[in-house]
Formats: sequence, C-alpha cells, structure tokens
Amino acid sequence: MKEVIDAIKKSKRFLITAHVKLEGDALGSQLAMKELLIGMGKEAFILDSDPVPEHYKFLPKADEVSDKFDKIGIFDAAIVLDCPTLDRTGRVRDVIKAKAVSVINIDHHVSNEKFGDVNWVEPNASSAGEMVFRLFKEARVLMTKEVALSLYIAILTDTGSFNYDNTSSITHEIAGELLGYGLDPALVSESVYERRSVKDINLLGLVLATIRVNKKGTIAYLEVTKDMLDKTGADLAKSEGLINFARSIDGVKVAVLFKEDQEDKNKINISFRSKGNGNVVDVNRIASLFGGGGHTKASGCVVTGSLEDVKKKVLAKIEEVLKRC
Ligand SMILES: [Mn+2]
Repeated sequence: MKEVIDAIKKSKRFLITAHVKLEGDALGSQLAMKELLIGMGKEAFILDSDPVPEHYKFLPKADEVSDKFDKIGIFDAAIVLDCPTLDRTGRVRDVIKAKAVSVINIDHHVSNEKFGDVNWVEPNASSAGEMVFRLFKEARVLMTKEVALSLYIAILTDTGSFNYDNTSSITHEIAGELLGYGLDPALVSESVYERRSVKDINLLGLVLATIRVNKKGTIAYLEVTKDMLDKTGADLAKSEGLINFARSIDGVKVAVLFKEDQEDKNKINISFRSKGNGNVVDVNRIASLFGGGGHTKASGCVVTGSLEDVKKKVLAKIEEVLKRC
C-alpha cells in the first residue's frame, strides 16, 4: 500500500479506470479514488469502456465517469481498479498502452496477473472499495459523506450485502465507520436493490423458469438468452443477482449462469458461484480452464459457441471437477 501512495505522490495527472460492465465496486472505488487524488492535490479523470448503468447513476458524481474516448491527453499514471487483467478494462486498455506512462494496479481478485508497474493485490480484501478506504487512511485524506457512500456501496455490493465469505470483522468495522458519516443503511440498500423495473421482474420470471440441476443435485444452472432480453426489454446489467437463485438451492455446490451476449449470440458470458465450508469447489480454477478467472467462490469467463454447445462443454467440465472433490 505504501508503494501506491509513493507512486501517487510522484505523479500529477491520473487516469482512473475499472473493468467492463461497471457494477457497485468498480464504480464506488473509482469515484472515491478520484476524490482521494484530488485530496492529494492531483488531477484525475475517470474513463471506462462501458457507460454507467442507469441504476447506478444516483452515485455521487457518477456523471464524472466518462466513456468518451476523444480528446484524451497524456497521463503520468493509470490507476486500474478491480481488474484481474489489463484486458478487463476493455477499450481503455489501448488508451493506457498509448497514453499512460505507468500503471498502478489495485485489486482484490486472487487471479490478478500483476500487470502494473506497481501492484497492490489483496485477495483477502472484500472489495476494491475497501482497499481505497485504506488508502484514504494511509494518505490521511479526509473523507466526505459522498466518498463514504461510494465506498459503502462498493463494499455492500461486492459482499452480497455482507453475506459472502469475503465479509470479515474488518469489513464490518469499515462499513460501520462509513455509516458514521451519516449514511442511512436502509435507504442505501433501497436505492441499490429496490429500483427494479417491471421489465427486470419479467426477465427474472423467464430466467427462473430455466433453472435445472444435475442428477446429484450438486450443480444448478440457468440461462439468459438474447430472446428473453428482446422480449422483455430488460437491462442485462441488472442481471447481477440472478445466479444467486441457483446457488440458494439446498445441496448445490456450484451454480452457473449462462448469458448470451446481446450483440453476438455466439458469445456466452458465464458466471460461476460455489458454496459450502471446507470442501468448497474452487470456481476460479474452473473459470480459468476457459480463459476467465475471479475468486474461489465467484468467477466468470466468456466462451464462444452456441448456448447449447457451451452449456454442454462447461457442465461436463464441472462434473469432472466435482468427481475429484
Ligand atoms: Mn470487486
């Protein structure tokens, strides 16, 4: 962490980015990071491959997150948040390569490839937001209520509302301190989780009808097709929690969500979740067999092929892994 602070002190102009398909942690950690840099007397600019999803636009200063690639100058350093690989930054990757002198990599994914000039990787941190919180402390920059809200949302969403096992007593301590800035946890939770549209609920209905389990009841899977999205008009960005329905089935060790890409039906986005104590299946390893990665209990990858073919291939691989557990 000290290395990160030193690297920041040495530079003046920063590019901040995170992974494609922005969610709570990516957004919250970036917005807070920008305020940290400003607090340290620096210039900072947030650039992401994808736009801010509609349901996260209420975040403080979310309108300062840009996805416009014209008129971009030169940066002393790029700060990459919540990305296990540089490729996860999507279109921003080429900007970093062309316009940033150095790269500071701040992440909590166990699969992180240490692609930066400075790498701060903490697989035990609940979220990138938690790591930015620690930077505020280390740099002795004062936090505002707005920063506290961004960081709280980063932690809240990445821990599944403090349900996943990346939640520790430290996570709760930090969350408690953030609430101390005058946040109302019920109100925050409502603004994050209770802003679904009827379209989203219609999509949920279609997706839930696709849940299947294997013979032993250890693998549960479900799917989102392009047809379902077209039919309901729902926003794919809000499908974040769908996989938890599969995971919540008693006896299930691995849950899988297959999503057809909205632009290209032959690109299947796959999410994995596992659960249990001790003998838990390492889904980071399963995802890495298909060129993806993530955490032990939550990971993802993208596989090319038709939905049916990809399903067959991936489910067979999971069966194989489960046999060895
Ligand atoms: Mn994260």
